[in-house]
Amino acid sequence: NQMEQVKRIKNEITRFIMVYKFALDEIETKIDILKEEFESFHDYSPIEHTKSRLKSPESILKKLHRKGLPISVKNVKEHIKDIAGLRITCSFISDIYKVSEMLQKQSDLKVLGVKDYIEHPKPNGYKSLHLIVEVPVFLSDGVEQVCVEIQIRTIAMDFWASLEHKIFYKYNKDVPETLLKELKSAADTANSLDLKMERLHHDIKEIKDAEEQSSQEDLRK
Ligand code: 0O2
Repeated sequence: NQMEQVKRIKNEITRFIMVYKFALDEIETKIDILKEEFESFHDYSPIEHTKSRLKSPESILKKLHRKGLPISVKNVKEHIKDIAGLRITCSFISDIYKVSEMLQKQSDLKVLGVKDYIEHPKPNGYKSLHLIVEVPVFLSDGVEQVCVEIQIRTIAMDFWASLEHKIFYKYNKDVPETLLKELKSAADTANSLDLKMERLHHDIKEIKDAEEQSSQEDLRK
């Protein structure tokens, strides 16, 4: 009957969304483990913080429309790869690649795609490293491979992207030309800051390593 049908559809939707949440939980745990390990056994952690989000049904439908695809569960599963999204903010540019490599090496993750917007920034100045991975989620009746988009960026890249995102939506995606130029220039400033911080980080490490070496030599005397 109709009541049972509604209940069945409701369960299907809940289950559909839940597996993406579980996939995010799995990846977040992986990042937490790396972060805790680094904090306990190394000088510093390359991971500043993480933020996860599930794409809203409205946003999923908008994206299908933007891609010119008819609405169906099959199309959502095949073409919307960022229903589950995790953003990892790193301290330095080199950390982004370190974290990406650590994740790509994990044998239960299948990397479906990598988009390097750091090496190849978007024309507006957007920078970030995007990984599309598939993670197994074990449920009571079997295992499901679930897609997650991981965005890895520095604090400066994240600062720029969140402001750009707000402006983009404030102007209903029709941002005035002058503002676009200013945003591009702000992206360049953010990039110079990242490069400066990376150099400082490198110099500090060299000084520290030299100090450690000389104190070890003193001990041996
Ligand atoms: P939201 O609101 O963050 O969810 P594709 O599926 O490969 O055809 P897609 O998914 O647009 O195309 O791929 P891409 O370029 O990897 O972008 C995915 C996400 O990256 C976006 O999701 C944004 O989160 C972020 N992003 C990409 N370009 C920009 C940009 O120019 N500025 C900012 N601020 N973020 C960007 P959504 O669904 O567009 O948005």
